[in-house]
Amino acid sequence: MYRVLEILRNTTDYVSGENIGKMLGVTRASVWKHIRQLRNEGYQITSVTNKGYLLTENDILSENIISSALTTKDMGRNTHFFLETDSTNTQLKLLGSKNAPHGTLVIAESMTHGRGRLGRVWQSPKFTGLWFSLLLRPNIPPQNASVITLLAGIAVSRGIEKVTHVKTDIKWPNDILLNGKKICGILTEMDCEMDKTNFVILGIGVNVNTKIFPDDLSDIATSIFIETGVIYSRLDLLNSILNELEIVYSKFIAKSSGFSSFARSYQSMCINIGRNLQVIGTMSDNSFTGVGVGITEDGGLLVKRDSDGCTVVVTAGEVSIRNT
Ligand code: BT5
Repeated sequence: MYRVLEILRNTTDYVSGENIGKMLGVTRASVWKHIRQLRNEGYQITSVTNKGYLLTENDILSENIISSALTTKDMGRNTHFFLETDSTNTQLKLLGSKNAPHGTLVIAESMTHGRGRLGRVWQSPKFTGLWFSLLLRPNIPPQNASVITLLAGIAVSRGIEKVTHVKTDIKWPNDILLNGKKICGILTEMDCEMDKTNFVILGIGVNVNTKIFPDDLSDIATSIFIETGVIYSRLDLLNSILNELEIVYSKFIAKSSGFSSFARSYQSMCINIGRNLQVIGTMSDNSFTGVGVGITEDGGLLVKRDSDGCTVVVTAGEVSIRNT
């Protein structure tokens, strides 16, 4: 069935059932059966007598389409597209250990085991969003690589704004929010030795045209479509986000100042500042409430603790915003 889909994805004109059958070595009846299955899965395929079939979705993702649309220098120059895979981060990790080049992109129409942090699940239904991972090979010590999540937050937010003119907020460290709900999550993973970063996997999920979320997410998640009423091209958004990433990342690598030159921009986009927060540390004894007051030069979140008025730096753990 997916071989039929691949043929339709890679043509801009009608293809007859007979030609598809010849290409795949199957009968016209079998082509028709596959077309019906694809339609049941939600693909919009028009059929015209004597002409054949045409995929009429205007937001198709495929390796060829992505490669010819991208205007980046490195990011996504080497692209692997999956209609469905377990997790783009998992697939890219395999490619990373086989010497795939910096900027390699793995992108999927849907994931069966999309991952969030700490073993949480990332929901990634097909046609609705951008689920992708980028391979980065920064020549920096592993302890300096964790701010890549924060840099990605800046790039995603700017990339979305360039296409949609919508301003998003960053919730430290890895969420992008629109009108207070999550439209994007970032999962950064690393392969490193004591003092050497072999590669970084930057996984980004953006809810673009999602129309409805399951009950367990509807209070906390949203999409660009839900908030704006506009269906956006995922390809334009991907291109914009990758271009912004390229700019931010190359500045980060070129400057020896690490995150410090980004701290002010990040702070101005960060929704935690001036808000009442609940910090849940990695140990049970370092959970507390306080007010977000700033971002440090290393990308830590400064929180003024309610219990004693001391300002502390949070570098890991969960931070939620309290509505009190
Ligand atoms: C994240 O984790 O937000 C990181 C998500 C990274 C997803 C990308 S997609 C491409 C790449 N390949 C992968 O397998 N993953 C990456 P965390 O902060 O732990 O948030 C996870 C929580 O977000 C879940 O427990 C849900 O509450 C919520 N969630 C799940 N799916 C969501 C969605 N589509 N939109 C908004 N929230 C969602």
